[in-house]
Amino acid sequence: MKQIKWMICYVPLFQKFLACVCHPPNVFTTLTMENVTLVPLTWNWTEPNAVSCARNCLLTYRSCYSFIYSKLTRRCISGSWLIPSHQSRDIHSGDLYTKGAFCGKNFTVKTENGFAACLRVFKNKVNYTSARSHCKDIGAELYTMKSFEKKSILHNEVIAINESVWIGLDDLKTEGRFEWADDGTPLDADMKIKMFTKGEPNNYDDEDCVSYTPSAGLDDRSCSFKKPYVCELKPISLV
Ligand SMILES: [Ca+2]
Ligand SMILES: [Ca+2]
Repeated sequence: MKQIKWMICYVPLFQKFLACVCHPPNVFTTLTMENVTLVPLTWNWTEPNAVSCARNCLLTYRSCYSFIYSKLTRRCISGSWLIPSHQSRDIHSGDLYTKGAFCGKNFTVKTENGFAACLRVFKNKVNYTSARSHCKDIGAELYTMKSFEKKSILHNEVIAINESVWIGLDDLKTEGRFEWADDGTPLDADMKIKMFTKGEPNNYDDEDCVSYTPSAGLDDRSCSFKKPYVCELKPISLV
């Protein structure tokens, strides 16, 4: 009987662990790469479905990283766990999640304190509207940073180019009400204070689009300015 390999993935969107189909098939090999050492587990039990198996695997073994689940027998076998001395579960599972099923072609996975993002920096300079539509054309969105971890991820990526980049945040619809470009949710008031550069946003000369500068943070700028930009791919391949 052919068994399907599953793994436990940290899904930043939902901020929790879920069962994911192992795809492409060699995703499992990332478990044994580099400095990760695995201890195989032999216990097994029955579960109604793979998600339930994933949940119980994590509840039973805090470091459970993989498992095999058979729909036919409902047999659930924990695959392996990390030796506790290695890095935390969040960081490694973020890597696993994104190296395999999550991060699309030409996007780079980055993790920070349990958060993961697939992003790609485009160095060609375009206005905000063009940047946004190009991200959409490739199945992505302009980068959003609804957490300080994602701000760190972006910072580490763009510091090398030493220029401000467009991100997915603007007050085009309603002046002063900044919304994330991916789902239209408003920027949290507290984050607005903490993420913008001092004195910004100032709507100087009717600025409605937001850029991020590694040395200074967020600033509202004229949408017609041409800047490099960052696209982000959202999670895929979830159970
Ligand atoms: Ca404005
Ligand atoms: Ca400004």
